[in-house]
Amino acid sequence: KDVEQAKQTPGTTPEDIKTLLSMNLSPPLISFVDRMKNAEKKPALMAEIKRASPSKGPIALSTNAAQQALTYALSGASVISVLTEPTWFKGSLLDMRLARQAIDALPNRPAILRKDFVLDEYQIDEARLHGADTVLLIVACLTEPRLRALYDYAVSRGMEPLVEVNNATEMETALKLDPKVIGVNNRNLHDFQVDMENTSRLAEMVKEKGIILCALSGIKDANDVNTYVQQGVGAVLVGEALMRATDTRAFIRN
Ligand code: IGP
Repeated sequence: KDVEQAKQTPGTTPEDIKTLLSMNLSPPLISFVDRMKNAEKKPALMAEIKRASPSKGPIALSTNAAQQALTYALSGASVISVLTEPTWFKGSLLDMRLARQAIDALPNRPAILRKDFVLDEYQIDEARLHGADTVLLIVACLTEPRLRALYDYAVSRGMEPLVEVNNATEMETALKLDPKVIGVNNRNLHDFQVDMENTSRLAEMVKEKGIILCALSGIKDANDVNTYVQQGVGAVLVGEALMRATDTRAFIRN
């Protein structure tokens, strides 16, 4: 993602974002962590709005983000993850705004997660301004000092991030931040291979640390979810399977 190019979009320069934030135009925040802790059913569900992906190509290109968000919320999702990356995932900040608007008035609304490749503090401000309650930080995409800086920046803005790891080394790095939520991606970002046991293998490393462990990617059904619950997984993030489900509510209830 070319941060420099994004910074040149009119109305979205870092200066614009700062001005808008200082005008108190950002919507109120809720705690993503509390929202997952208070989930009625365990594990908490993080339901993703995902139109396309680099590994699968188009998934559900013509999705109405507002409608999809509302369906997720009414089906009991604790978090709605919205891809905002335009090139490979066909996402946008508009999708995220619409998702937030659609669920904003609901009692106990889901938290909104900005799913993107966050490399710069400005993207955290931008996320906040466009209705996110928090952001994803991917350990593999950042040097350790940058990861630390972005983590601290998000926390200073009232947003506890979801820290994503893919292997034991990255997990060690993530643990140094003392984060509240760690997600293990079952999909390798280099070759897109999915290994559902990736989360299972790393679960040991977060045991008894009070961290919410999330399983990310490749989750298809209740069977997958049940396996993870037994391993101490506190939340599951599901994209493609939910986007393809013909009856989302029925799919989630099963
Ligand atoms: C969702 P799936 O297999 O349920 O569609 O996966 C989610 O885990 C995936 O979208 C994801 C992702 C990411 C996307 C995980 N980490 C980082 C973009 C960037």
